[in-house]
Amino acid sequence: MLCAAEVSVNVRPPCCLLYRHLGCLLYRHLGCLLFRHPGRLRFRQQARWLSIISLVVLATGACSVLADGPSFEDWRADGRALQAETTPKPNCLPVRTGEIVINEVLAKPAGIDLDGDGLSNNRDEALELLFVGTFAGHLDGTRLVLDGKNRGSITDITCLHPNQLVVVTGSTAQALVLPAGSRHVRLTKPLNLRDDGGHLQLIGALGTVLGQAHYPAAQPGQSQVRQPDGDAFGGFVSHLHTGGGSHSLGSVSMLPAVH
Ligand SMILES: [Ca+2]
Ligand SMILES: [Ca+2]
Repeated sequence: MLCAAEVSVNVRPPCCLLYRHLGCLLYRHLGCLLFRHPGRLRFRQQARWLSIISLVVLATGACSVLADGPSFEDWRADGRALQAETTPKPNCLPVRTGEIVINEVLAKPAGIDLDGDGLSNNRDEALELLFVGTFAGHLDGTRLVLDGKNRGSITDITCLHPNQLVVVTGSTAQALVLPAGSRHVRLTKPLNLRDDGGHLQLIGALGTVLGQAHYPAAQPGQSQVRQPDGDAFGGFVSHLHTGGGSHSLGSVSMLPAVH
């Protein structure tokens, strides 16, 4: 039997008949309760939409559970997803304390266009580093500190071989053309070396000082280089005094002395 409320809200009789013949007593009683109050028709429609949405959410959740989870290799023990695992890593150990000689400093280019962009300015400032380690090492994560202030870091996983030279420029320098075997790396910041001299430190990724130097006031248009060339204990002299031109970034006149 159709309840009066069903008729009053124009619900089609076959629908109610179907519900009853299915024996769904709960729906029948609840439905009739709602139908007796036409004002609750909106609630009935909302309940129907809520049911549909719930089914969709449950189905989506089930698919997520049943789908393949992340592989074990994608996660650290603490649960962090490990995007870093996909980034290249050095195939050698970090450079250690004493294995880097800050060998040459070009603080005031004044006519030297080191990066070949047609201009001579502070973008042409550079340092020459000599790696004197016995085994290969890398400078990735090494910071340059000038008079106690961070001047940027090196992001380069290349493994240096013993006696290899690295020319360091600021982030704004163009690519350098260097002697064979020498490597050019850029800092993450412009270099901007002080013309009146300063104290340089290379701080490794582990926080240790890899090498350091105090360079005196720069002479315009020439670098300053260790004397003897490549010697971590040698003082700096203006490059023209060595008879080797205005600079020799990327090359040394002799292998470092053994101490
Ligand atoms: Ca230039
Ligand atoms: Ca040099």
